[in-house]
Amino acid sequence: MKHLTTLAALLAGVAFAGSAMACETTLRSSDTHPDGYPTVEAVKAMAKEVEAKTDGRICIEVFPSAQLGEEKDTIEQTQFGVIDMVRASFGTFNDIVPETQLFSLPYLFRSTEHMHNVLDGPIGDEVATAFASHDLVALAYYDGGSRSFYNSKHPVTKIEDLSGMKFRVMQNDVFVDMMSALGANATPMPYGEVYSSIQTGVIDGAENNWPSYDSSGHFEVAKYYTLDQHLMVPELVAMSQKTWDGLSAEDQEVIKAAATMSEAVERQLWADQEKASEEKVKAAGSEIVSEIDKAPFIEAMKPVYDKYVTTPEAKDLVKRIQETQ
Ligand code: GTR
Repeated sequence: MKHLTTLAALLAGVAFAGSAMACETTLRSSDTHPDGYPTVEAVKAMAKEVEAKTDGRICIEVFPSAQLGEEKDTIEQTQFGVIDMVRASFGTFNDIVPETQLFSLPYLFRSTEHMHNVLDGPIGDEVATAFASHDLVALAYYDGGSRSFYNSKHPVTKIEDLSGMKFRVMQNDVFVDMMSALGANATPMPYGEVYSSIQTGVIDGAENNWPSYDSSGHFEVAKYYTLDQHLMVPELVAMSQKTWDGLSAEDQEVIKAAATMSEAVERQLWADQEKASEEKVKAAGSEIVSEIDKAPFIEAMKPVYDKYVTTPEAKDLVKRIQETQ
């Protein structure tokens, strides 16, 4: 029986490899992260599923490590249909799809579970719909943990320690205002420029989750990491509306189902990677400030909420998010 199973698997593998070579359509998918990173591996799992379900007709080729460009550029290329798919943070989508902006408010999500309950429910469906008017189709929500500050200068144990320091943020207005609210200076720039900018002293630090702090190598040049967890930003897999419109209804179904399946894959990989990265950077000598009073940080964000949560619709959305259990 064991032999049979192995033989069957082998044959399936051969058949699969044979048909995979006959991809009728190859979709190019971009990610800023390297091979092995949870988001990259999850889109690869999605690709495998799509190939299997379409008998190898539709292939998805994942280009990691920003090979197709920095995140903001790749989102724009996806809008134009130059790239078929992109996996990126909501933070980078903010200025392109303004409906995502409120999801980037500091301390909006209380926990990963809270974020899942919001995104996997009606609010997640609503924001997904918003992408359609920007030539994008939202396919899957991935975890991105919580983001914290790190720098090359000194440990940060309270807001005052950030005063006057220069931190890289993603290219969006909310994060620039977030830094001003904390008395620090924001330098928006693409992810790929952060390492050398810290190394050469152009900026003092940045902010990100454990896996990115690790895989980007930022821990090598900015060893003071403070677990203030000011942001929990959803990550998204999106497809170009142009590409989507060129697919049959059946193939769209297959892709949607595979994307949903990949959410579970990513969330599991994410949880494992968070722990592994935390251990790795600690072993490499990062100094972690984990005992921190977050109350003043949360309080300091009030002006950011006042600036962005102004219309009745925005107020209602934020309230509904906060009230989601
Ligand atoms: C990572 C995120 C990326 C990118 C990056 C950044 O955590 O997964 O999509 O947005 O942060 O800071 O630019």
